[in-house]
Amino acid sequence: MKKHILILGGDGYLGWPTAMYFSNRDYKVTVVDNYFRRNACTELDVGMLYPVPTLIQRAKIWYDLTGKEIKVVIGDLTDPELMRALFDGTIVYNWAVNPEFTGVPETVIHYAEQPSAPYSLINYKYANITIKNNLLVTNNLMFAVRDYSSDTHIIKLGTMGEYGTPNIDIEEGWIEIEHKGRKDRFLFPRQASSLYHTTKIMDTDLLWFGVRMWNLRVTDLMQGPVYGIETEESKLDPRLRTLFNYDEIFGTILNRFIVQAVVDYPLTVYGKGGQTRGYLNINDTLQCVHMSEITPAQPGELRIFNQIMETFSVNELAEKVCNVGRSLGYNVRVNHIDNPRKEAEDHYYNPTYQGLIEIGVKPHYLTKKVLLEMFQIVEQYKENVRTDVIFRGIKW
Ligand code: USQ
Repeated sequence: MKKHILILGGDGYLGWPTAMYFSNRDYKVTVVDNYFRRNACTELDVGMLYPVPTLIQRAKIWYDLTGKEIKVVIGDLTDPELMRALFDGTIVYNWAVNPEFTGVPETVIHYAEQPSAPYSLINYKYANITIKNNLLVTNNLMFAVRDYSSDTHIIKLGTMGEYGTPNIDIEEGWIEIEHKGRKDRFLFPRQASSLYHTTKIMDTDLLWFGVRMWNLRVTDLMQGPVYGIETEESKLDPRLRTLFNYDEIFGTILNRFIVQAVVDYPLTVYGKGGQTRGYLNINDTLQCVHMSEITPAQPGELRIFNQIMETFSVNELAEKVCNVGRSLGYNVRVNHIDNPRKEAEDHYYNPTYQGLIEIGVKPHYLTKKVLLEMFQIVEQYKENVRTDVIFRGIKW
């Protein structure tokens, strides 16, 4: 029997490549999205590198090319009734080849969150949108699974930023503490440096509650910043490529730096550039969710993995982009600008990240070849780049 995967946030940077990845491996796939990211980009007037067909159009293109169906629901998952309809069989698909209910999913991948730290700190209004969306969607999911399908495995995307940059080694989610001669195991201390990251701590707490109270099965993937464009499936047709942001709000650092290099915009290193994070290729996000899906958490288990493949400082990333860009003839320069964020620029950083490798993930590292491939794709869309959206200085 084919397994059914429900992907919440199926239109996003990670959601759509994940949908194609599982569909390609013969899972039954349903995606849900309210076009939050696209609408926010329009409202805030930030450009994307290239136009992307709507979710429904992409599902149709995928079906025409592969004969595989990805069922699409367009709607807002902060509405508990929409979430519940995905589990009780009353859902009406916005697009499907076969409109019959697929059944409850074996696995839900929860990407349906506002993912940007700067967005969450534009002002109180955007802070509210972030808190409301991220917590309500997680809570609605938790109750729908509890009420209709308590054996469903929830894979939730967390973030390494929940831990912050503590002056001790970062463990994979948990830490044993000895206090006054007694020991217990707790969630590793969290101390986020943006409001977005704080909502991710809160939704970990929500699901940890659900695990303790109702024996839910949850995997929390503490992901670092992701880079990359192309996945195995998008190579079929450029119209299947994922949404790609290079602006200050939704673009992640390496994707931004490559676009900046291509359009001769000095690389925007914030502050001293010693900020160190764990990074991963978009293809490894897909592998990580896949390996987590085939080795699910047990009932009553909150399993946590640190989803990064290697660590770099901002300066190290800038240097890599400079080297590859210059080898291609670009005059890449670095500009240390006043850091708009409140974060440590020179700090200890030593996270553990073995768990995903142990369940079978084979890392793609950030090699010159990977950078060259990214440059080649970005070059094709060079004319679309709007330099006015690269830096606008949203301050913490
Ligand atoms: N940075 C620069 N220059 C830039 C952009 C960023 O120096 O032009 C620095 C930031 O100050 C930060 C680091 O690069 O120290 C990473 O920034 P980012 O914008 O790539 O990533 P971040 O805001 O941390 O958020 C991204 C995703 C988020 C995910 C998170 C993982 O947007 O959804 O949860 O990466 S993590 O950073 O590990 O928390």
